[in-house]
Amino acid sequence: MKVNTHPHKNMPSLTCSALLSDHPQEWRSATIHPFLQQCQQGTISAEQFNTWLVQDYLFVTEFTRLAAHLLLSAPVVHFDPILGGLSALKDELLWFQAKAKARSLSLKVSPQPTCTAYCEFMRSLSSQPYAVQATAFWAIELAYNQGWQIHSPMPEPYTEFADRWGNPSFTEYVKILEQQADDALTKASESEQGQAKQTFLSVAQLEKDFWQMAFAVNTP
Ligand code: HMH
Repeated sequence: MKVNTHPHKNMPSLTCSALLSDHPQEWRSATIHPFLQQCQQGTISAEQFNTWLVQDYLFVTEFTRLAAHLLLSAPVVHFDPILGGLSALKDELLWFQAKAKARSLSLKVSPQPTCTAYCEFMRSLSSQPYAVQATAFWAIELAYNQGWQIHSPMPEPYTEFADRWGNPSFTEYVKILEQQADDALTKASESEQGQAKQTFLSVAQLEKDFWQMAFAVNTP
């Protein structure tokens, strides 16, 4: 059996699965939320859903820059999945624009404070070591993969939203991101591994806050 040990200190290396099993409550709160439950029940209000949609578009524009920074830091053997991710983001940005148009929503809105906080967090990752960036990138994608999957299937008009992040090929993509993050963590110093853990916990908190932001929007 292969044991994941640190190359220099012969210490067991941090892994993505250890982050999930060490922080189950934080991760539950990131992926299970009344917003998603009410989408599944078809009882979410249009204003709540539209708030999420527009703010998530703003999130994805910054997430695209995070993906570009990840590519800058990654070893060449990790390029292929990241380039695939960037290509998927190209489609996703156009898809968000189409969804907003169909709902007559302007995308030229100010980010809400929670969205701004998440975007600033992602911007701050560009100066972090690759292992930290790779861990964050995996965690962010896993949060949506699991969050939408746990609450699937969803009724119309939410079916395609649940499928976008809950579909099996997205799950496979997230598994590859996990392998790449694990590989980077194996090569990371102990202090970088500590930063990766803090970053994972920040992602969990920001994901929870993001659902809450849309859920708590005032209805007229
Ligand atoms: C808030 N987290 C948030 N939005 C997303 N679109 C994803 C993760 C997945 O890309």
